[in-house]
Amino acid sequence: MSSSMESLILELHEIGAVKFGNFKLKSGIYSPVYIDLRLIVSYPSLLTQISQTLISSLPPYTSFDVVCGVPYTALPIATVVSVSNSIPMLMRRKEIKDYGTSKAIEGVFERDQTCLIIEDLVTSGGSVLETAAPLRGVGLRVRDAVVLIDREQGGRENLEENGIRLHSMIRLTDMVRVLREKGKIEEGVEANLIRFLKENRRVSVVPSVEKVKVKERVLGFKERSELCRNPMGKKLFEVMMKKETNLCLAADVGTAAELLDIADKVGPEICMLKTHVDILPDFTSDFGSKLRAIADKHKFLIFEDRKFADIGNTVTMQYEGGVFKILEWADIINAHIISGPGIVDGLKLKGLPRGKGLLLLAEMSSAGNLATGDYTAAAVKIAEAHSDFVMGFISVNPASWKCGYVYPSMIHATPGVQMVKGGDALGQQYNTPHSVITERGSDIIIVGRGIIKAENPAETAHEYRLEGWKAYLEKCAE
Ligand code: 5BU
Repeated sequence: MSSSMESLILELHEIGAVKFGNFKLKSGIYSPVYIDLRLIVSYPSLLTQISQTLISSLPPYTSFDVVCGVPYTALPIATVVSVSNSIPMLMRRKEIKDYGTSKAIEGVFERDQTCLIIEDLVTSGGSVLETAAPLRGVGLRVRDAVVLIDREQGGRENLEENGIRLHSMIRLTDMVRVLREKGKIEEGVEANLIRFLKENRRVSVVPSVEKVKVKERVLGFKERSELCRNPMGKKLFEVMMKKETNLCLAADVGTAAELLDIADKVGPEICMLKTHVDILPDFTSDFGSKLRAIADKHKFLIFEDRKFADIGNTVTMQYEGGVFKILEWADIINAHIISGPGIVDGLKLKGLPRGKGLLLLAEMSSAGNLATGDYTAAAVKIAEAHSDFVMGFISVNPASWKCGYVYPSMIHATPGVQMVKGGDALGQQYNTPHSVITERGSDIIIVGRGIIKAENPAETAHEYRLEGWKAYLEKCAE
């Protein structure tokens, strides 16, 4: 360790930024060391020294266009880095207000620019991820984070898993060693800390989901697929881009034989085929493998519109077992949230190890349905907490959601779509592909009778596909 780093450590100890004792941390665990770097704003020369060393300690391969400090303690550090190196800075808002022009990210930037995150102290890396999420949500690249002190409790590994390299100036064990060598602490204190670190090697984090204000720039499917944590969501984005289609066929035909037939004919036009397997009188156990062969041939995903609604334990059995064995052949399923988040835990238990994805029913298309307002908001909260398995929503008008956010990694699929606005005799309500994608903020149009009742379903599907994709391109160009 260089002598300047040693003197920095001694100075931090001197001003009381490092304390030894028994302290309760944010995570609830007790720690023998407490580090409070908020104090450094009172020591301008120390703040300058920290900011300069942070940048000079970065390996030469790190390149970036802008810097962003993790609020709040790292904000002055980032400001000094920005000013003294003439690197533009961005600011992340901790809360996005529902009024005014406030955005998640303040400052001027271009999509695809690279942002370096600056942090004072890393434990699990959770705060860095909370700042990376909205930066990535507006199209910035985040590859590196630099931190003054690494508590060595899993932050490096957690960030690595999320595509961020952590560069630390001081590791906690080095800091404590220097303080012991310089006679500032007893040997026992160092031993105690090493024991603590061994026992608390990895503090886990649930990465937060990217969210940006509805009115902020709309990302394309390519950028959104990179943000997606659920493997099936990623795959769906990729299928949509490759095939240039955001059309899902609701294959509500009379028999399994008819379903397989229409799947083969319409397959080239769609990104996803939606089934209601319980309406097929001729269902046999080889239905799944036959549909899978057609899906592989035409490269679309299979979505069983099962609308699970029971408690977690029951849905695990409904998903995996019974006659239909949905888990074996469906890529994507959906669920109501009426029973609470346990339903997602249950489905995730079976689905996530097999790389499947879940769409939560946040809204419905039928007249008078109750999935509105607070119910929709509750679905969003549950999705946020399970972004590894929840790949998106069944929604009807996400652009109007009260929360005012969009989640670029989450896919919106909308039923109730026909070429002309209207409805059926049993409460279904239709909007046009253009309005669903551009005005209502959805990504995928789900079309049933508009295609299957047409004289030539394949030709009609082609028309829906062109309409849906044109609307998507229009939205991207806005
Ligand atoms: P249609 O023929 O395009 O009306 O078929 C719509 C399909 O979407 C049908 O399979 C419904 O079960 C499904 N659906 C819906 O219409 N509305 C909803 O809110 C949900 C699913 Br969720």
